[in-house]
Amino acid sequence: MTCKSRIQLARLIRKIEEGEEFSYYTKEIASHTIGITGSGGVGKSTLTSRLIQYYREKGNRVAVVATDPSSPFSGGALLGDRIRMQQFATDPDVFIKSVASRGKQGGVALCSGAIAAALSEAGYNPIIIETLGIGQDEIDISNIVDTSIVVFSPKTGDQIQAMKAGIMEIGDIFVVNKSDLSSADAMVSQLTKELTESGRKIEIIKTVASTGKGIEQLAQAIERHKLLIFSVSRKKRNAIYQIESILRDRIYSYIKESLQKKKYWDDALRDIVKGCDITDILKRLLSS
Ligand SMILES: Nc1nc2c(ncn2[C@@H]2O[C@H](COP(=O)(O)OP(=O)(O)OP(=O)(O)O)[C@@H](O)[C@H]2O)c(=O)[nH]1
Ligand SMILES: [Mg+2]
Repeated sequence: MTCKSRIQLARLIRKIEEGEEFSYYTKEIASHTIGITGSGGVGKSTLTSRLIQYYREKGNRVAVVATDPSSPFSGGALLGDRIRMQQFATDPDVFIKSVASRGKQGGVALCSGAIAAALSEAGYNPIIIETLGIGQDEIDISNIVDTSIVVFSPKTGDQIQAMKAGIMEIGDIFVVNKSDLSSADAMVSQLTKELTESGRKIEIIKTVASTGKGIEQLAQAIERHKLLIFSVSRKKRNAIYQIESILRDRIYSYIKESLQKKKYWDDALRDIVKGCDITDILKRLLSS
């Protein structure tokens, strides 16, 4: 962790949740953010636990923002996911936060992105955001994460049609979890067919989250996607930097040349050597 202790970070996150701290809503998130979405019970939390384990073994500090359904009466979060991930409770380099969706549509809480920004600033990377398992409505997640993973299980086969208009379209990686069950290959075929029909190229990874099978392959697919998006944005940043450098250089040369033509340049140099006030000289140059 950089400058914040766990307690300070927890306090900051509580302020974000309670609407007392807004600056994190617009902060850029430097860490890689991974969204895990899919119908109820497909294995999102089990998969998230496996990914935490994987990244910890690689030496990363990992954070999870898990969305819990909130009671319309209390507005509070259930601690289900946190209990499921309790094995990491004593690891100081894992930070797990459950947030209440507070009735917001889209499977993520309004403050999830801002919380991810605070966790990123505190040095956690990657940050995993698990959505509610509500089925069709989990589209918001793709707006706040870099890599969206849509999890299916063989039993969700008949739901693909219903999901088509929604979460089918937001995935960067598809996971068929519970591939220890016999109908897993049929599920993969069905997804492949859907993807071919819609002309999308998306990797499908088979996992058994309960045993850890396929997690390495999933992590590699995540890495490939990360490199792709980070290199695109880096290319853009580099291009902007280059354009700015060239512009700066050209504008400087143009201004210097025109000042030299009018002898203002030589006058300014002479005055600097004489010990005249630099601010006055600059003002004179800029107004000439
Ligand atoms: N057979 C089998 N069971 C699994 C696998 N992964 C998870 N499960 C079981 O599936 C059940 C649901 O797993 P969770 O990880 O809680 O699923 P979830 O998608 O987070 O559920 P919600 O958050 O309630 O939507 C649990 O009983 C897990 O033990 C798997 O690969 N194979
Ligand atoms: Mg869960």
